[in-house]
Amino acid sequence: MLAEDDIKFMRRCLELAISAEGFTYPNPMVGSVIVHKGLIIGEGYHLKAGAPHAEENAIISVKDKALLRDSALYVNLEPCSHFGRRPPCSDLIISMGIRKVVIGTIDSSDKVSGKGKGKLESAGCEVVTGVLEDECRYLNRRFFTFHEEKRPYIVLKWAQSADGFIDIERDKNSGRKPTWIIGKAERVLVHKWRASEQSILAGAGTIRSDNPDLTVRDWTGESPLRLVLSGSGDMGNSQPLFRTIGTNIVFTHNASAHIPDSTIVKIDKDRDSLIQVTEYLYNTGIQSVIIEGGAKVLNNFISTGLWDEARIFYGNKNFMKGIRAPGIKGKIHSVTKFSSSTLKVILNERKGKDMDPIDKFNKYF
Ligand code: AOF
Ligand code: ZN
Repeated sequence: MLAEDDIKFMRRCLELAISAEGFTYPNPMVGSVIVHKGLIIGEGYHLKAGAPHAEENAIISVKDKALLRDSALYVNLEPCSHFGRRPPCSDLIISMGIRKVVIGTIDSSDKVSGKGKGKLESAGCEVVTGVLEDECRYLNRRFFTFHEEKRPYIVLKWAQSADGFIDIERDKNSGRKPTWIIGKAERVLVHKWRASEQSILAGAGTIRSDNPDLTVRDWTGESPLRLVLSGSGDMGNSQPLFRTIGTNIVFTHNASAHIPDSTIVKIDKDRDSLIQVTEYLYNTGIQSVIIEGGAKVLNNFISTGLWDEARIFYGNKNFMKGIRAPGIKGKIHSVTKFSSSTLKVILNERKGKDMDPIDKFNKYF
């Protein structure tokens, strides 16, 4: 079969996989297609942790199982080899008599890391790896960053005025609400972003001044786990954040802080706070976080180098004075113009090769 066909079928795996974006944590997004004589006879993807893996769903969807012996299975991530919440997909593939497996990228998590491929090869399967590898790694960048760098994938997000302010200067008459820079279309997009990440973080200053919900309301999907950074642990008492459903985690120096519906995590003063936060998130299995302000928190993440993507909205209006927006350097990945603002997505160049293919990936999605 032509490599061009391999690319076409792998692209279909990616399309299937991304349909479950935001729902699969802590599992990766995986799609699979089964091809018989150049035609797709089965498809499946992983819907959520605990549910069948993509390969299993694809196999189940094939009506005439006798065709499997003469078919190739495509999957964007190496089939698993271990007993987790599901039995190993490599065993299932072998038992169904599938003799060719095309893999997008190897699963670098400890449990698998080449063992699935090894099992298939030992059973006599022809295994092809590295088809659209960069795109497949990009799709699961949160999963790979978590397993390889032992920290969550970090997305920074803010909006700034045309003259570089993230907020106006507040006084006691300002009211406790955000100063809107972006329009409705951008807000919908931000909610889609929130639904894709496992957690969302803001500083206590932002909670006090903007009174945000930090939930997904203008998009469908699950709201991320809410995280707050607060030195003092003093949140006041009227924030909707602490009245709405769902738990929060408050990182604070004040271990005796009492905040409703919140888990208090003590941060030691003598170690870098952000390192302690990311260590906690890693240890509790949180694979991604979107940081939504304020300026101090964003600046701290930037200066520590702890970020992967920055998504910045540049508004059309000037504030003349206020709170300065953070400065950031990286590779500009995309520029999108909205009626009220321009969105720039910037990538941390430190990520190097992994992040370069984002351009290629975006051609498909
Ligand atoms: C998935 N979906 O389609 C594939 C995965 O606890 P388990 O049994 O669901 O195993 C989860 C691991 O299986 C996951 O971390 C990944 O390494 C591997 N492959 N996982 O959730 C899939 N193919
Ligand atoms: Zn599996």
